Amino acid sequence: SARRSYEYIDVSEPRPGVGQITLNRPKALNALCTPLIAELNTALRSFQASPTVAAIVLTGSERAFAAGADIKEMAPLTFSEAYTTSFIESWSDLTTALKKPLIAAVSGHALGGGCELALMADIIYCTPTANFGQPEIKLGTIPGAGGSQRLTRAVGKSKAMELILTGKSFSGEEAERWGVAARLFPSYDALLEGALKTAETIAGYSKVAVQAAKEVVNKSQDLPLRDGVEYERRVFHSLFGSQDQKIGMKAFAEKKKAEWSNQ
Ligand code: CO8
Repeated sequence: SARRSYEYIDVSEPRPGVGQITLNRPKALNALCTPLIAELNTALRSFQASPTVAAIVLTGSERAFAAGADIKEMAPLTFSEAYTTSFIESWSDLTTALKKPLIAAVSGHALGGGCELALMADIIYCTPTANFGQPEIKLGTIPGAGGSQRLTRAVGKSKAMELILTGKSFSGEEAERWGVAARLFPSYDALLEGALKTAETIAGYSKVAVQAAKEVVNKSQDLPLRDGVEYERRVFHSLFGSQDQKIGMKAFAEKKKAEWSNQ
């Protein structure tokens, strides 16, 4: 179950329909060691399979969302070890296996792999103290968990190039201004409350429609516009085959609240 005990994360269901994962490796500022990523994948998979969870919030502490991949773990790694064990590849499970929306609530450091982890989420919320960045260049390496691709799509080439080549970080305010983060909250408590509230709102809609909406928005990142618009239309057409489309539109006409069947 989602409530099994973990060493590096905490897992809860704080609101109806909402699962929460809190990275909890405070002594290393939530550095993302391999066992932490394994636990995160397990927790996300169990939320994906859970009938009671429809949207997920991922957060860290007030001081750190995550200060990156674990540098001490990576330091001795050789090319052949990294290559043959597909180091970091399991991080991608986060995005490919998860069909339920994931909101990253970022306070404090979100550096390197921590920034990349936030960028894997469907929505980022943050505080002014959020400190995003890809400092890998300072360690003699480059982003390895999608940062060069997702940050570039989020902020454009010139800004991404500057950030990745200098290793300079950017603030929560900048993240919000640039559209990396959807919203800025004044404090960690307000951030968490805002993220849980949004997750609860999403969890109140038809699961079929929510999953389809996430799927088509994500397609915009992979497909050329014409193909993406066509893909969207196909999925839109397919939703006329769902009960919830009938339920939602009938409820509107009758001025009632829709009671979703999730069918
Ligand atoms: N890995 C391992 N340990 C870390 C990490 C990390 N990324 N970040 C912090 N820690 C540890 C520190 O070593 C320290 O441990 P100790 O108390 O045993 O010395 C503890 O956390 C607290 O950190 P600080 O004392 O440094 O705290 P400060 O408040 O002084 O500084 C900073 C906070 C600025 C966040 C600082 O810790 C820092 O610069 N951390 C490293 C940030 C970084 O470079 N991140 C990128 C890592 S590389 C990466 O993510 C590559 C991604 C590639 C793809 C994914 C691969 C898995």
